[in-house]
Amino acid sequence: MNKSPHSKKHVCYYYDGEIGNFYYGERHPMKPQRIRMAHNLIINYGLFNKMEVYRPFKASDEDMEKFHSTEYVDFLKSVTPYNESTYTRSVLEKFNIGTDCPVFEGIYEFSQISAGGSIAAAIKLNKQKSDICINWAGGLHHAKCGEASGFCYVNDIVLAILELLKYHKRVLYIDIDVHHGDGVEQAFYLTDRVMTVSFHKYGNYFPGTGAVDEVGSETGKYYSVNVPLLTGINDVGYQKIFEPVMEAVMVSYQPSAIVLQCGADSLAGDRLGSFNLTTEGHGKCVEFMKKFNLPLLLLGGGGYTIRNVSRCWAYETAVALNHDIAEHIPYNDYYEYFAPDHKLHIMPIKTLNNQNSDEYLDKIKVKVLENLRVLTHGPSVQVRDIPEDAFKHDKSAVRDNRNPDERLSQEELDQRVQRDNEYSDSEDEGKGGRKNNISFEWPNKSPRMELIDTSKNFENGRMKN
Ligand code: V1D
Ligand code: CA
Ligand code: ZN
Repeated sequence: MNKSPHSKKHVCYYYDGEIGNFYYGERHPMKPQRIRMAHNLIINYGLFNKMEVYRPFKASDEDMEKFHSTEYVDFLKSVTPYNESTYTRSVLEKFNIGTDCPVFEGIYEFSQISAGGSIAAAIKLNKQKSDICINWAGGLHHAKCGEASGFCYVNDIVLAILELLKYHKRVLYIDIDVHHGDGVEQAFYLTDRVMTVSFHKYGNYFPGTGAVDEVGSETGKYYSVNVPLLTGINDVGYQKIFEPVMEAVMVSYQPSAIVLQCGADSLAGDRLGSFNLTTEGHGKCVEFMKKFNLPLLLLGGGGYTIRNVSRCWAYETAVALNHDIAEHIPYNDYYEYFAPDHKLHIMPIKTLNNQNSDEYLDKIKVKVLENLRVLTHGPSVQVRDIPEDAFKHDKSAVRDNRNPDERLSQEELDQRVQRDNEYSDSEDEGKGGRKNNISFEWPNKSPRMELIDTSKNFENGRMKN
């Protein structure tokens, strides 16, 4: 039972050893290697044995087409750096291929791994076989139905939320990446089944959306929440706005599952971001959301100072596990990246001016809380009961828990992630898994309820109720 906010959580972690080999190009700031670095820290901190580690299945075309257009998925599947020149400029423009979203080798496989991890994690949560699932290769929040955007090709978050919506009436999405989570917001802009909340830098900054008065439309009005922030926000300011906003969101929306995009470009010293959060301040958001004791999906996202991204996600894995880890970074394959101090936590940048005055933060907070006050009733949805053993299609089981006590090389670690029976429901918990041991304390538990599949309710890339 996970009654106390400090009780241990059952955590599943999704990682594919191939992910770090994908390469966006020489001058591109997105480095998938950061995920391998985070993984290497996680392993060398000994967090491996404290959670179930899975290699995710690769998402199929059919999985992706729950949100993305067939034409776009076909394009991603076919295009390579070698045949790119055979596509007309107008086709490449249509799919928004260019400097931000280049064609790179394995672009489709990369997207399959990222999306496969998030979908598998959502399935695991739906089956109530875990309290918290983690996919640091996910969180690609800018991808749209028919086009790439902001380094993102396939929106694993939308796909995972669609999976969660099969069992959850209301899903809450939170985005602490420094950029606005526009792709996820857009997908659910017209529905009250998902509330999206993004904290981001606003004003002459990519993607340009996410003003406080961007609140959703039609049935979705007031279910999109935007918290525009200015350069230099620090831990104190962030906590001052994050906590009351999220408290109010939880009270008014009462979700039964939470997805938290943990983009690490909101950290101090990020190559693209201009916030001033420390790893501790960033991790406080995870800690805060964890305390609601709801099924929680933690995803990656942006993050361009890769030594800090790996610090942050390793630390947040420890936060999920409620396990303290040493401030001195253990020896690992990337040890020299953490020089000179080899410390886990980062400091704020002293010289960075915080443009978010208390008055500014208060004004935004008041506006957001005012919008939330309009929400009095939860959304109504069609539901039907399903029999106890009807959970199926769990493609997430690719398990490795033979964790070493000794430090292993990356190659060895990657080899240790092995495939399991893809459709097995047994794992090591016996028939029925842990579902009877898990108690979600929030009032909306509907553990034996399957909701009508909403993935077909998409029109022009937007879900309709
Ligand atoms: F600096 C660069 C060098 C090479 C290629 C791209 C960039 C770059 C930096 N910032 N591109 C950007 C942003 N794009 C623009 C474009 C100018 N155009 C008119 C648009 O400002 C895109 C930033 C994307 C951020 C992605 C993300 O961090 O939010 C993310 N989340 O999950 C995965 C990535
Ligand atoms: Ca954000
Ligand atoms: Zn970002």
